[in-house]
Amino acid sequence: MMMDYVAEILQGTPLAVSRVITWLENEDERARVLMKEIYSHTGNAYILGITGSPGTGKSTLTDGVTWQLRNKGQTVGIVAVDPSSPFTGGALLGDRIRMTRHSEDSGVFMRSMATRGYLGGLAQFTRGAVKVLDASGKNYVIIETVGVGQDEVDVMRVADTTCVVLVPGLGDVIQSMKAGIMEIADIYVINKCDRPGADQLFAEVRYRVDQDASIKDRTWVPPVVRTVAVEGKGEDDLIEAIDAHRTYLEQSGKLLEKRRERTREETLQMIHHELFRIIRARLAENSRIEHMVAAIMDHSMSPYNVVEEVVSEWLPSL
Ligand SMILES: Nc1nc2c(ncn2[C@@H]2O[C@H](COP(=O)(O)OP(=O)(O)O)[C@@H](O)[C@H]2O)c(=O)[nH]1
Ligand SMILES: [Mg+2]
Repeated sequence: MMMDYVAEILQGTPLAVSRVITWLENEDERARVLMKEIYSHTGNAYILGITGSPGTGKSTLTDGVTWQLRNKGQTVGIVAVDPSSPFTGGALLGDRIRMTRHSEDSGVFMRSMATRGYLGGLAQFTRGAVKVLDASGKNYVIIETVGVGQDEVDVMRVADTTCVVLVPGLGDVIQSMKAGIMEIADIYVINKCDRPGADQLFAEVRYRVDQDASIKDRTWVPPVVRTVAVEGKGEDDLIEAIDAHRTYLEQSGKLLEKRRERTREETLQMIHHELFRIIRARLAENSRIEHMVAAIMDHSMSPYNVVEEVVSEWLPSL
């Protein structure tokens, strides 16, 4: 049964891809079995990240980029994670409507989801979903996510090229550019350039990029691209910027470097996650954790001793 799934994923059968992503979401044991089998078929897709505040036009841009890539004969997988709409599902419904022009296209696979509390964390889940789409033969995988917190910044570390979307009138540009965004932005997109304040925002972002001290050590200066996503304006400039960044990464050897760094982080996080999962389950047995908490609370034991005890019990060689 599992081998059938492996074959179907590698053939890019949408139903199988969809089911396995659901397993990943639910941390179903079958996902792990399958991921081992398909891993050797990953690493071929180019991974694009599109992030920004809610409503900045990420989904509309994703749709436009997908359209452009399809016209170049590229296949596209999309993972859209939007924690901002857990209740209404409004954004997701919008995404589905927007993506209908691709719905008959077997070269596009789209999965959008509001985040619940993923056990393994959003980044871990996204990494898995990206690998499934990669193994399914998609040339590009686009991750769309709301750039609000550390979780999303972590998600973006999965991408080879990250586009940060800003719009005039939100007023939080300086803030967001301080909050880790500048580290992850390879390309800035000023969307909604049909709105007042776009030129000013463009100038401001350009200025910030020029001022960014860390740029001096870098050989890539993030371009600032202007778009009107609803009209498809600037889509070609965006694709050009993405291509340029990809070429830059490939020719400088930085793509490999970036992926090696990512693999290191990912592996460490997976080990961490797995050890934590096992130990948490063991400590739940016989309410052992509750006894520990009680002992720490009445100060008969310190948390430091508890940690040492747990570590030496299960990792006796340390
Ligand atoms: N005026 C204008 N509206 C846009 C533009 N791009 C997207 N929108 C609208 O902004 C809203 C949010 O877009 P969406 O792509 O769902 O944003 P997301 O939440 O970042 O994915 C939708 O109503 C879009 O039609 C644009 O360039 N100009
Ligand atoms: Mg969206």
